[in-house]
Amino acid sequence: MDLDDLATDPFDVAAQAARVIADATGVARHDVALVLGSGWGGAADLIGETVAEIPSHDVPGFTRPAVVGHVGTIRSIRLTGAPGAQPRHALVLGSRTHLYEGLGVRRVVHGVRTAAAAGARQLVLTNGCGGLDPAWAPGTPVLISDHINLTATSPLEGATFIDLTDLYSARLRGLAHEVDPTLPEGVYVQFRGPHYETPAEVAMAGRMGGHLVGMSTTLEAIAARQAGLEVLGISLVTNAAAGVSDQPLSHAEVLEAGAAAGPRISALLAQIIARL
Ligand code: 8IG
Repeated sequence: MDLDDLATDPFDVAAQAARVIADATGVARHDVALVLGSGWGGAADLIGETVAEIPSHDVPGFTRPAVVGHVGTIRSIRLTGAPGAQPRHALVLGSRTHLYEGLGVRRVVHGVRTAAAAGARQLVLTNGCGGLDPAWAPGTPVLISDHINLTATSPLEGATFIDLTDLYSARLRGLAHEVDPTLPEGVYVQFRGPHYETPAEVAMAGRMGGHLVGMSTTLEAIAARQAGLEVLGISLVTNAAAGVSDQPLSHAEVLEAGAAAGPRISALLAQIIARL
């Protein structure tokens, strides 16, 4: 089955991918799914015990990661839960396909659809992004409260009208705030990339009501809502957005901020997952 063939139903490919994952991991049903973005790669190690790790290109519909710093595996993790409790499993998607790769929106959201087909009811989307608030130093985690999708596209095909009110679940944000009441919230603005914004575009994003700028997440969140998943979005501000500080932007800076914040955001994520 070819995901790029418009005659193919992308949900059929997702179902096939979910079967391959169930067979390869021996885990019939995953309860939650995580997408790990820039800076979040180490977070999975703290949430539980890895049961199996599969190269994502072995799973139908997945592609190789295009970016240094992104991990190309799908992991099944047995969550550390209360003693005697029914064990829960997380599916960790370490590779994300970005819209800027030009492979089409179906590829971008295939991991999310696969997670839903694998049984997940909740999805945690993480990313690295630029921050508009000068108070957010590189390494600051921010809960996504809502988004503005500036990609001019959608993962939904045909006359599929989906309500996006409370897309980033207020309930799940509440759980995150139980772990860390100081976590700020912000509106995430997705640009296509792969270039960073001009200062004028960042100023526009701010006037529109945005607080974070990035190149992922919104299309995945929309697909997640369509699939009935409850969504939590967490951004790691790895850099001040263009024009917010006098520093130029670099991918090296992004990787550095991610590495420095790693232990703190990993612990944060582990505690949130434990409460889902
Ligand atoms: I990491 O400043 C990261 N990703 N669009 N802008 C956009 N994407 C990003 C940025 C940024 N930093």
